[in-house]
Amino acid sequence: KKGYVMRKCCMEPNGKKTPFGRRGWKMFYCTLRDLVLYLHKDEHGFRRSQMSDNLHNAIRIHHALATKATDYTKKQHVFRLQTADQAEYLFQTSDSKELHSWVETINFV
Ligand code: I3P
Repeated sequence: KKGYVMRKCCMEPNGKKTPFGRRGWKMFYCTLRDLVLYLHKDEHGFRRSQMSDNLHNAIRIHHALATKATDYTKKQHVFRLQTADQAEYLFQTSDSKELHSWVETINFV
């Protein structure tokens, strides 16, 4: 699965709160492949980058959980991703169909 999403970092991979200044929303082109969510600034990023660059801005979703962020009311169509290493992110999608599609894909790959 692929597509543009907005991402906000909430918790770092150690479970510590992401510091102020790094908590903003940022647009990424997301590619889910082999249990890894790759984040690039546009759809050419994956093809252009070296695998090492790809892994740098990647989120491993093995044992991760995606859930609709019903408690986050500032934006619509947002899901929360909690990873095995205790990082936490919010992702805003374009509509509810996309939201469900990302959640199902992440949870059932
Ligand atoms: C953050 C940015 C986010 C905001 C976050 C801010 O500042 O304004 O949009 O989250 O609030 O800290 P910065 O870009 O300097 O990191 P919301 O959009 O959810 O309000 P937060 O610290 O309460 O998460």
